[in-house]
Amino acid sequence: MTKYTFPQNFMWGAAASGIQTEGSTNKANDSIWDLWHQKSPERFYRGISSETVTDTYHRYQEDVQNMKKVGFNSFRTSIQWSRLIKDYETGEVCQDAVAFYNNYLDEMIANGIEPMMNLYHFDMPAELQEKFGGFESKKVVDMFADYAETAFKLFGHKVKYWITFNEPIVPVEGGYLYDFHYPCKKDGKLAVQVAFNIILAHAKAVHRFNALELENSKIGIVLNLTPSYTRNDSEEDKKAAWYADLLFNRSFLDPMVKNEIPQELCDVLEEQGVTPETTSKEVELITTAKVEFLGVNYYVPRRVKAREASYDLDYFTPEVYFENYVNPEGRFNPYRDNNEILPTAVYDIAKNVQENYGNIPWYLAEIGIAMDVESEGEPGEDGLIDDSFRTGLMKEHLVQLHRAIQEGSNCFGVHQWTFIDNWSWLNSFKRRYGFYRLDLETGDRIPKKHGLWFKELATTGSFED
Ligand code: BGP
Repeated sequence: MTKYTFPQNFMWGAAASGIQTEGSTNKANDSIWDLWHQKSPERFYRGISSETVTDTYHRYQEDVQNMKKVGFNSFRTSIQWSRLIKDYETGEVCQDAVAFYNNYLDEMIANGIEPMMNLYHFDMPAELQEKFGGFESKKVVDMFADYAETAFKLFGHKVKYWITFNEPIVPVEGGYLYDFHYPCKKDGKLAVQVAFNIILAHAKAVHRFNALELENSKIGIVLNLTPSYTRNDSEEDKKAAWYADLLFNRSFLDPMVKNEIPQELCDVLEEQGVTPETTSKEVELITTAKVEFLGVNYYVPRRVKAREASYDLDYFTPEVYFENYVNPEGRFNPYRDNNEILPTAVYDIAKNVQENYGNIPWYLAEIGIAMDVESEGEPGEDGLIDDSFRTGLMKEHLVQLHRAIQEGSNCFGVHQWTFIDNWSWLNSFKRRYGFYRLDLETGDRIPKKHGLWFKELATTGSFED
């Protein structure tokens, strides 16, 4: 047995988001997820919308107690733009939302849970998407900065960790390349413009945050990162991985963490005829918006090979430069669409941040180990659901993280996705990730065994394996 001990004051907890947990009670406005579900309910697993979620709006007090039971000292969720802001033009806030977020934050703080608040988790207000095209428009970029400033002013004295965006590349991929987020467009040029505008929105929010000089508060960004592993060591495959890394990782990581826009990225976009409209003032805002920490979400590794088949889409996607590749020797999670399991990727990510991004303070902001309800089974006589599969995999990933920390990686915490099984976009409740099962009929939270193990880990800061 080896004992793995993590640094003192390490943050242990979980991540979730407003829209995936709160429920729609008293919401000022709809988001694109309400709108899309009204238009196309058949796109959602079993037709379930974000209205039927964990109902945190009503149950936050009970849930903060549930956080304590599994040892959390911190928790990330998000403010919903469409809940907080009643009138997007004037910036008028919804008082009910202000009261809800204040109560929720107070409850966490009073119970020793450090809240980390994110401002955007894929949830563009429906009205702004329909009127202006969401982040296609620079007007909406400014509206986001206004909303962010409102949130900082309202809750800044309670929140020490602010995050502008969760996985900012995902709305670009989902909404403008691969059709899994509204507005379901397939337009490579527009996708690049939206990506640029999101980076700009982030930068503007960071500048607004810094201007407020909030004591004891930091601002950061959460990115989904995975190295691109190749099929073999050929120059062609290595080049394919270089492109995938440039387009999926460095495209956001470099501007947001290093405050640099890679010249190679500009060259690739120009070669593809998809250069976005920018001004030198905007570039200056991006290259001066300093974040103090990085969150990294990790689920699956990316594997690529050099393109063999011809590229037959009539619009730009990053896959013009590579093909995805399934590792024939990989281990796969049967409960998550056979996604590959590769714990060493956590080490590789940590080393990349350490060596190429100034060893910025970072945390594992989402590590998710999905199972389905059938594989988790029913609670045993002890009332617990047996998800030891999850604990086993979590250990394997944490061993790799521990190795990187021993080598100097500046990691300050781990948040598991997620706290209570929650609604997940088109997948709705298909994949379960929580410390607690959500009974969809009764709303009951049913504890899983993994939570006991996690409590021990969080309390002692160590585990044995
Ligand atoms: C992340 C998102 C989360 C969450 C998770 C699980 O990328 O930040 O919001 O939904 O993925 O996703 P899924 O349920 O589709 O596996």
